[in-house]
Amino acid sequence: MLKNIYIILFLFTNLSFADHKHNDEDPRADSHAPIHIMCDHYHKKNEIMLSYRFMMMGMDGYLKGSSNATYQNARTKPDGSNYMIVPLEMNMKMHMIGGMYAISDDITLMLMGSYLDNEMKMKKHSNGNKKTMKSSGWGDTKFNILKKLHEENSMKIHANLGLSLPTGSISKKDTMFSGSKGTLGYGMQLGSGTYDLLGGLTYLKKLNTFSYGLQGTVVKRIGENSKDYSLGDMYKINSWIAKPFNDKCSSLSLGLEGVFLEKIDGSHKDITIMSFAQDKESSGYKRINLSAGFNHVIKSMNNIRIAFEFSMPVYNDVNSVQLEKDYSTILGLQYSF
Ligand SMILES: [Cu+2]
Repeated sequence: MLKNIYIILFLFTNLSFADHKHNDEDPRADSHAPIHIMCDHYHKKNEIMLSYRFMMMGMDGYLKGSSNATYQNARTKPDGSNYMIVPLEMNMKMHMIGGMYAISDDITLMLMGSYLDNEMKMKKHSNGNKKTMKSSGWGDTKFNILKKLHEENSMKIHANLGLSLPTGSISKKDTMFSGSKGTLGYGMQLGSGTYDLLGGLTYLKKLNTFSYGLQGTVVKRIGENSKDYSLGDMYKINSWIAKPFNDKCSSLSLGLEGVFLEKIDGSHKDITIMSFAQDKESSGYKRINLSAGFNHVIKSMNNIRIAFEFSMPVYNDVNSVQLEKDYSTILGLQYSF
């Protein structure tokens, strides 16, 4: 992973030597959406943008439906019998590396890869032993085409259509309480295992003193993966408002995101259900996240962009019982030339 960061840093530091005309005529900080939102902007012909994002997410405690749940709830299967293992908490770290290239003023291509580090702490109920299971590696690779639909002075509308390639593993294993290797739960796997169709529509309005945007996106799984299941389709609506300041080189934003993730279809053929983390019944949710973000453009460094965002659920309704998402933070760097 470090190697990739070095490559990115190398590109960032060395490309400034290249004799190029800088095309980013609008270095206003809020001309990019809050950093967790993908496919939020397109570029002018021949512009290239490289980006790096680092996300951390923590889960702790339990939810059953939309209510807080107890350890006992977390041990209970939908049929009333008990799981032998109970998840205690989960932490996820994700590095995302992206590239954008505008083949025309109307069409921008985008490629994004990710590297994940997952940890889940589990407890064996019968003897109280605890164990942290881990998985890490490359996630799925997403390719998108962004098409400008409408642009006037203050308003922009564009669509994106894409494909997610199943480069992330769905057969990650770790040592179980028995001492032998076993397949980890759905949330610890790195990819979907299926080709996923991506689609979205983004509306941006930029006024003199503030800006706002609205984006709807869909992830539709195509068929079933090699382990006989498919993750649920995902629907998202993002809305945000941003206020520039500091000569418009900085902006603060507030965002609301609605996410609807459907339940897993089929079930992983190598998984033995020891806890709800391995049970497809405990997958899928409806969630609303509230976020606060900061974007900054460093004019003295060729308009390199730095952004940060903090997000937490304000509404959560999960299928069966699941770990409760506490927060996520995301840090991003973007450089275009
Ligand atoms: Cu870009």
